[in-house]
Amino acid sequence: MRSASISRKTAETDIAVSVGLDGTGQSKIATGIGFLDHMLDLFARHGLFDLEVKVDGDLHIDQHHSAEDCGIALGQAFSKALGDKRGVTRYADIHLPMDEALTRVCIDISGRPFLVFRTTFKVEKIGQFDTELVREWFQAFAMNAGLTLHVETLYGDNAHHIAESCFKGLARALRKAVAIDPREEGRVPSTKGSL
Ligand SMILES: [Mn+2]
Repeated sequence: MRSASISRKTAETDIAVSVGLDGTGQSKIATGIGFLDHMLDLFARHGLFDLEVKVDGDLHIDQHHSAEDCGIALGQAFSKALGDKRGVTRYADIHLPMDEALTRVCIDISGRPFLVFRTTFKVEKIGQFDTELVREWFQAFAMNAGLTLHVETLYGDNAHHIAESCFKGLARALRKAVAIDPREEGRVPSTKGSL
């Protein structure tokens, strides 16, 4: 099993995460933000990643540091677990429907981090959760995982559905992108020889 753990402590957050890429989708998530726990739980389940996430953050200020730093630590863990990326499928995409919402997610495990995020929310909050933090989490995750990541919600109304289509879409596309392609026979899938 390709796996990694990351501990990251700053004046704002104290985070421990572990990820198993070739897992079964079991998770133990406690970010201190209920909605983010929900998103990471379904991210693990649909990615078939084994995931442990513990965030102790400065929620008395707001949710920003906890959400962003969670994305940073998880991205670092994915990058570490991928190692030199030998044998991975590398590219994957999906259209992920969630009731009336439809989001397209395209991934290149490129080592050249880039995020295109064309998803907007009509409301500022989902419960206690600030919807603008969805983008912050994706930005932090893509930069630190080394992904070229394009997320576009083609349509949708309900903010909970839209957010869920983004996280489920990331999970399903990433599951395909990190999968070992037997035809690669352990090679790095790049003409450059490294990613
Ligand atoms: Mn839900």
